[in-house]
Amino acid sequence: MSDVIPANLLREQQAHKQSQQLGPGEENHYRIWQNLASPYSYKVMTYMNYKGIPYKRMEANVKVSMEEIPRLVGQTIVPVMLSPQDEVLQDSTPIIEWLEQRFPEKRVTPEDARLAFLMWLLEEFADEYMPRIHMHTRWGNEQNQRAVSHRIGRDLAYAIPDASVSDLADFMLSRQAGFNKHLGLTDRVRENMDQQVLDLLSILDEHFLHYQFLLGDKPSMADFALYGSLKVHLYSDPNSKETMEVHGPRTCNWIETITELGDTRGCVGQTTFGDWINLNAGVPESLHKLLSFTAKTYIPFAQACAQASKNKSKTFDAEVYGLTETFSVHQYRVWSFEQLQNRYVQLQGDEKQLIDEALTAAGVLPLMMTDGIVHSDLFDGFTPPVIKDGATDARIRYLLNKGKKAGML
Ligand SMILES: N[C@@H](CCC(=O)N[C@@H](CS)C(=O)NCC(=O)O)C(=O)O
Repeated sequence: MSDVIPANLLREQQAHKQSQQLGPGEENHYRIWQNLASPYSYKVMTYMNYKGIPYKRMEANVKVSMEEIPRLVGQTIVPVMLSPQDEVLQDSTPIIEWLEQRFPEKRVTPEDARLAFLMWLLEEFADEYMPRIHMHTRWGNEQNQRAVSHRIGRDLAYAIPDASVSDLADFMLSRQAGFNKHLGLTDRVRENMDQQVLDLLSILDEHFLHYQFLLGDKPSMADFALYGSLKVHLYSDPNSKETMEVHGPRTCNWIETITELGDTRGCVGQTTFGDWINLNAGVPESLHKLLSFTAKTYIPFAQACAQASKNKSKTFDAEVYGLTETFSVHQYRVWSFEQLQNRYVQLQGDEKQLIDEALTAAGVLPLMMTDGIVHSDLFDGFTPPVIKDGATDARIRYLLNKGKKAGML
């Protein structure tokens, strides 16, 4: 073995370094630490592609994940974004809301407060419940375990001369088993989880017969959030890719459309869009079915999580899709459910009436509000997405003060 770094690896290192700097003509570019396997990264990047917001993609290899990112935000997480002014931004939903204020063209939130609420509900479902589905499909079978651990290993090894893809793959695989119990992924629920995938695809495919996107004929924040999970996990992982193609052809088309947004090669990126759904004609049947799906999955899961946090429990039981399982309390989930409930409480008069009827018909209400709102102090005194003093939230600040490492890697 020679100590000389092979030429293409040298080029890779150079390209990695260059991706982190704003060169001439790039002064207005954002920079995003991301990786191939991260749904939240692709949620933000496809949103930026749609809006035409310029950015540079930076590969969060294992060195960056262990050193640079914890230095910026106090934990190992992607995406982390740097603004052209070097502000550090973390957390995909607040990042998009923050960018919406600065780039008001082609808004991704409907003006109709009723439709906007449905969007937030679907967005939360995508961000907070879909991980249970996509961790099941990704790590619940040997084909994906082998292929995806190596895919992630390849990404983590990028531009690092002495990194071994297969060692990193083994490491990824070994830590995965630990996540199952947090998401209630025991052997007895695997069949039920497969059914959830098929049912979700059936609902989406019916919806995409009538509409191009979730809330009509232009993409909303909920599209980008759901896209992240479905594209980066189910559509890219070999085992579930087959399920997607067989059971969700129109959903696959929706994925391809979002992937191509902003792409000028071959003039493929769509540039003209239709309107949002007009709720004055009522909630369309396919959207109602999607809301019902969230009522059987995300809502009982988030509701029980918030109650458990109030009772200072570390775990909770919830009946999800007809099966009771034990899950871990996740403070971020408590906080984001509170945000959703607050948005519901803000609805007034006629707006509230239509939403109440739609949510009750779908089974989201009364459960969503049954036990009131649990306040999470996770972000009290913090200003998401803007990170100050290297800590994303109160939990990370506490761990850092105790000298503990907060990252999972
Ligand atoms: N709420 C965050 C969640 C980000 C997140 O969970 N990212 C995952 C990858 S997609 C991560 O970095 N996990 C830590 C790890 O894998 O070590 C967001 O929306 O940006």
